[in-house]
Amino acid sequence: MKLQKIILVSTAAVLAIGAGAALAQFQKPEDAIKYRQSAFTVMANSFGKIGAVVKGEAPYNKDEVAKNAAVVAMLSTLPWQAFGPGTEGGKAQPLIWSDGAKFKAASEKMQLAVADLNKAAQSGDQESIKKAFGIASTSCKNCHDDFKKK
Ligand code: ASC
Repeated sequence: MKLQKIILVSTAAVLAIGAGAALAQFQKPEDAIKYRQSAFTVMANSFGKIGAVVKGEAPYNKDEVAKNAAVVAMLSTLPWQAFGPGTEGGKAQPLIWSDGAKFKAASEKMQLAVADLNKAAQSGDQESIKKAFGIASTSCKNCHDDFKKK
């Protein structure tokens, strides 16, 4: 084989394997939808518990808030792999697939915001927690406005 052809064939093989891996992660689109919704559900539960503390509806307990913030930060990395091609549906707006760059930017903004919230929560500084919670909450809402069906 000529070098150019070898490169072309190898590139095609790598791309095909990559696409196969993305599809193989979930058997059916419904599995991807269930996965991402589950991650968001558990994330929202922990985020809501921190929210109750921030709003003064629940007492502040450093270990509890730190644990919930760590859960949110961890889970914030998971849903995105379940928005692959062919997994349209659920509460996801079509814009996720038609403007992937915008969705990725919004998802990264949220992940950074909850990483900051986690840092604040581990430090135990309540003012920082409050501030970081507000920013994270806005990042949730902004993404929902554009990408989540009402
Ligand atoms: C939550 C939750 C969300 C966000 C969002 C913040 O607790 O379930 O989706 O906070 O309401 O604006």
